[in-house]
Amino acid sequence: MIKGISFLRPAKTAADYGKLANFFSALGFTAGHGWDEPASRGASFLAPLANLEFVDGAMPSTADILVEVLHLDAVRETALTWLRSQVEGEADARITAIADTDWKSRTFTVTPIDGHSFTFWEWADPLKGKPVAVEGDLSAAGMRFAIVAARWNAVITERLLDGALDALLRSGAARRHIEIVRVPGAWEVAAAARTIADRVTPSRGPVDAIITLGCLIRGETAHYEAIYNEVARGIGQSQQETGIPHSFGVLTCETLEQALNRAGIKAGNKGFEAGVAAIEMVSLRRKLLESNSMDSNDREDA
Ligand code: DLZ
Repeated sequence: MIKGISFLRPAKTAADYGKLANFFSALGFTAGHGWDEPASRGASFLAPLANLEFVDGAMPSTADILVEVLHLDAVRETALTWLRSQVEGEADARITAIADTDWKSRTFTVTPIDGHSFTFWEWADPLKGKPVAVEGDLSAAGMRFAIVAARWNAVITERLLDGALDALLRSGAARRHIEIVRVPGAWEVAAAARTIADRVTPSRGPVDAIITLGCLIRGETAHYEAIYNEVARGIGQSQQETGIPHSFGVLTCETLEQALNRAGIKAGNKGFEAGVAAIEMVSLRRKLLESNSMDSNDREDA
């Protein structure tokens, strides 16, 4: 399963390294983990979406890193402000004007330090005629999670747990903001999730989302339907009554082979998917609650 793409860019000097990291922070990129070892160090910046493109014919830009953004004009303003404060001499010569392309987009190219150019772009019609939709983003920086994992069928649920952690950590969550809770079996998942959702103690604040993981195998589980229905109902009820997003990573499978396939072998990793869903729902919830408060401001203004 492909998990991600890393583009490596060597900085010529330590000063260049610091400036590049500072430039991308100024533009609002989410910092990844990076590394700092005796042999080398790396400043990592995460992109919520990435793709690898091979080009046949004319390149669409002079730079070989293209960064798609919303609000291109605001990004250019920020880049220009950074250049004017950080670069000695002709700062303005390091950034082009915004120009239309022949691929229905607008772009500008910036060279924060010599040898490193980046083209920023946005679609001329970002919505492509579609109605506006509110959607969650996939950056988990600053979010707090609990993962409730059943021990029953541990060969599966440990893989689901690995997948969920991978999704959270690679999306910018801090390890200290992820609490892992183990319960005996799927039956106990909902009760533990509800306790966490309700919990506010002086030492532990509320979590932003709970990821539930378990594995029920029909062939090996007496009263499979009864257990499954109750697990699903309990997790759903906890989510609805507390408002805290609960993502559902409880597998229901006919056989162990099917479960293995859904835990990272042939059919993705449902734990990873549950991790990503949790991040998206936290972000979406925040946006929906923000837009509610904007609506009430509108009503007050009227
Ligand atoms: C008892 C049981 C059975 C038969 N099968 C499963 C299963 O496939 N997956 C799972 O997570 N748990 C199973 N359990 C255990 C119950 O979920 C529960 O932990 C015990 O009945 C104790 O309450």
